[in-house]
Amino acid sequence: MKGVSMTQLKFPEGFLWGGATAANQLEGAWDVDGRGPSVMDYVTNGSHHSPRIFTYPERPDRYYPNRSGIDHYHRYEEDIALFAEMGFKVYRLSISWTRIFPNGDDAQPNQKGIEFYRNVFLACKKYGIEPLVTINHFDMPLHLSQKYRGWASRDTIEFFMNYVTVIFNEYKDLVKYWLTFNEINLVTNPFGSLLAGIPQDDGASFFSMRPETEAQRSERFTALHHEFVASAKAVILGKSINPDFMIGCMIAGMTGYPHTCNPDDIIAAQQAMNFGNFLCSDVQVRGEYPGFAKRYFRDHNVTIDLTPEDEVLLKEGKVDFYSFSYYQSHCVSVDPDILKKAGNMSFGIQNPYLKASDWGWVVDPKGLRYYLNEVYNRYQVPVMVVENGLGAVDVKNEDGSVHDDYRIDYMRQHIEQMAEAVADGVDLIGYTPWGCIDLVSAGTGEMKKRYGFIFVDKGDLGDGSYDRSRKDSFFWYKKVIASNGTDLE
Ligand code: P53
Repeated sequence: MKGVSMTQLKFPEGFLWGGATAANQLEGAWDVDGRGPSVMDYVTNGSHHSPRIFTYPERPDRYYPNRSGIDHYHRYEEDIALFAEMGFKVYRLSISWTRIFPNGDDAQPNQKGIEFYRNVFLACKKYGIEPLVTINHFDMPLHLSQKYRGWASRDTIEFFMNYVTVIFNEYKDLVKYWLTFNEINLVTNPFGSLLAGIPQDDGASFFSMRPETEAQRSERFTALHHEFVASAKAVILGKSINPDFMIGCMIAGMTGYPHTCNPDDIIAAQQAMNFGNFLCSDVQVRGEYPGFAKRYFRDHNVTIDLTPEDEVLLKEGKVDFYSFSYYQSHCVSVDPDILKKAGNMSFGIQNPYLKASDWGWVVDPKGLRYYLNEVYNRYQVPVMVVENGLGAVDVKNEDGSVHDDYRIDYMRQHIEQMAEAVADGVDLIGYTPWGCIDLVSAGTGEMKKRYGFIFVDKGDLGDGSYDRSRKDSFFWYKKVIASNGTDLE
């Protein structure tokens, strides 16, 4: 079926166009003005084919790219001015926990850290940009990980609430939109353990599949449970501080299609969608664990310390909206031969109808429309796409220009599919493409996997001037925003 013609496709008035970043990937200045170390500061660089590793202590011969980021800490004014030049209505950023509480369990917050984000929000305000703040984006104080095992400990909920209390009170008049945990559903997967602050051996690979014992699996789901409780408590507290706060969940949106129409593939794909995507948002949007999660816990001997008080908190701390990242889709199969061929890939089986990026991420704009409909049909709350984009190698010309037509094509197709979803009735309220300014890749630690409208002159090992320049996509996105998504040429 042919889609609705472009002229009929519209975004709602006041649609929040913008871009997204995360403190750990752009700020740098990891030990400046009283900031404490976080787990990510001890993760090395890697590449598409060699994993990043967590090392403690640090190794003198290795490079830790998050420590310098793109030095946004010292250049935020210039960066936000560039966002404003594109016409951003919203800017998604995260607060670094260890700038506010350097160890996580300190008695007093660090005033310099509080001041930094106030300045960032004031800069946004100057340009009429609405901040959208991720409270925790891949950001665990190293000390909490080492002393308490991160989210595996219930104590971490209290430390987190100290942090949340400070930032909600300090910024209640400057920030309205909040997200609790970035891509919380990554913790349903073994590669999410380090993100939940569960200590790993020196040299453990970051973001790859790892074998797990039954006890480790229970610990991981306990950590996830503590994050749910913390998220609910943050929502309850936020509403009491400012009833106008809009607080959302944030899910890594992974569209999984059945590889064939074999009913076993259909069920497997449904289970993958349920478990991978909906388990967490069912808890955060609906306020309770879904039946399939309870069944999984039973069948796999997973014990989490779910108390009657927790159940009440989960019910009372439901989020106002659903946000997610969307990059790719994959296929799900039960066929042993196909599974064997796919090997140990964390993203499932490739779709023969689609092509992958240079990093093997399968580009599928229609999967975004599909996912938006699935989510809205399930929850009927406002939805925001808070990450999307193409990680690609860019070539900067001598005059600073970058001809990134491949990125423009990618974004145009995804925006078209969002417009289709709006026409389908989805209450889509905003779009903040990932890495609106080039930053350190989470998965590989590289700089050359770039997403930005703004090029940053930094190489994989930290070399370069860190100068900013406008790519072709910068001027294109500016037009998109000015036309509220109707001019995509
Ligand atoms: P990079 C895995 C699966 C889905 C989203 O990723 C993911 C990851 C981690 O790679 O991360 C999100 O930089 C995340 C961002 C990250 C972005 O996607 O590996 O929220 O921090 O940078 C893109 O290309």
